Amino acid sequence: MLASAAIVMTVACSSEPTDLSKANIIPKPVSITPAGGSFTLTQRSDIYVRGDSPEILQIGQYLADRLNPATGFGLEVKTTGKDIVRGKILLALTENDPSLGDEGYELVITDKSVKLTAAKPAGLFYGVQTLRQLLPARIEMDTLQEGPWNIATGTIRDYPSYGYRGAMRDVARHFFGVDDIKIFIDQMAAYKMNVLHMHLSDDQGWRIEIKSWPNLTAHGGRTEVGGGEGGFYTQEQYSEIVKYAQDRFITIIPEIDMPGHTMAALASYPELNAKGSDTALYTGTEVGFSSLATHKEITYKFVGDVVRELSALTPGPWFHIGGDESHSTKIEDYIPFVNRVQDTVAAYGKQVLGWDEIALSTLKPNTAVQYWAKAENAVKGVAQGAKVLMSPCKYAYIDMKYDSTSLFGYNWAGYIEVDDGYNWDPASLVPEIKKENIIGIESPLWAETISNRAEAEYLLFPRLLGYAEIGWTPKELRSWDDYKVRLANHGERMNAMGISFYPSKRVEWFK
Ligand code: NGO
Repeated sequence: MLASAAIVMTVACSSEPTDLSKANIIPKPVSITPAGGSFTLTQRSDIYVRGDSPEILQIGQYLADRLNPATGFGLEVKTTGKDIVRGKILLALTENDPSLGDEGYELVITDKSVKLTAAKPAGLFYGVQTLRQLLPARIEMDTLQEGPWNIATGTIRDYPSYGYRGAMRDVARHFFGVDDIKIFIDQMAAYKMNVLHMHLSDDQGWRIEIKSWPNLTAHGGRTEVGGGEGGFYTQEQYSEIVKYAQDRFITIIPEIDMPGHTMAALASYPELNAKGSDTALYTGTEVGFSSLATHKEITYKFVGDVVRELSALTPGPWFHIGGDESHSTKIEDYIPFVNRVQDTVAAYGKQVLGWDEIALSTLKPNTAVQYWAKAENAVKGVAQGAKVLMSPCKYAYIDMKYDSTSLFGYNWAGYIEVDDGYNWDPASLVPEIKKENIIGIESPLWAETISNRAEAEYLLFPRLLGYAEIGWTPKELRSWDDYKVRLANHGERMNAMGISFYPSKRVEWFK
């Protein structure tokens, strides 16, 4: 008895992982077939790319950049025509495996080589994320670490449940600069998320340069909640974010919230007010008091210019028009406004996304509704044939506190502990909203209570990993008991990635 317990202990503590099924991968892959051996990454394990498309070379380089700082190996990216390269990592596109879809991949690890294949570059990128997680957590450090760098052998075949796996950053209530957003994009990419929705305007600030309406940022970008100095992205900076995200297979969706949540615009251009004018900037946290003048033609000139300039900078298919909490717009004004703005967005070649209230209007065929508060609105959208993006506030609002002791966040939708955020299924939450009606899930980080990266990360992590898993992993493979062990192991990895996460008591973190 004692002897066998000792053996189990040795195996568990061994630095050589040999059971691929025990790998702590988040999001959990669709299938893992362990082979019982181990591959060792060495100085000679250069990264080979089959073919010479710049996109795949770039993914190879991305992998090298992730592995080189901690290993010190100086791995290089090389091209090859071969199918297997002994002792090395091979990345290749394959036409023979269409079942992997646009984002799936297959990772075959033997004691001699690592082979990653996918039908599309996005799949290779996600396979690379899995490979990172198969290595010891210290691979994420940016300083030289001790080896060995062993990976358990076997095969992983993997692809996502939903095509839209998103997060939202509110940069209007408190401004977050380009560097903060880039770090967040890297964090999202590590968990195979692919959409970043940017809430670029609200009562407290206008955060994107619009050349034809310069006062939006000159005046409307000058402050934020609490009266801090605010800020905005120039068009060049916005494009830099778009490109950085694109290189990581993340689509940026810009949101200009309207007709409510517009005090910063109204203060910058008094002619957009229904009556009177107020140029005072707002630094409080109330909602629902502002509205663009829906009866004035100048409003539609304004909306047209903003949609045109921002659409031209945005390669992704979506433009988010907000539409939430327009409590000071009469419903008989709100409906024609939303109808007309949908046409404007279509005229500039984009598809409309909007908060669930927009379903009160007549939706264009490819408009999607973001369910956050009222299921009945989302259901109205479905009845009109619209797809739904799932962000139910009780489960997916990442700005909610974990519990009453949380340092930041709100609790108007309830407390969302790490297990509450994980334990729900987008396709069975509202009976009328079925999987085929859903484009995916998104967790919004509203920023009234947070003003810097560490505060944002406290709310985002570790919950974001759970939302990433809900978006990627099939429902049948998701269970809190299994997830919480993988998450516990990610504590060390998040530390190595420099993420300040909230160490929830519901998880037994491994120190
Ligand atoms: C609501 C509101 C936002 C707030 C957020 C705070 C929506 C769609 N509108 O969500 O303006 O910032 O709650 O949790």
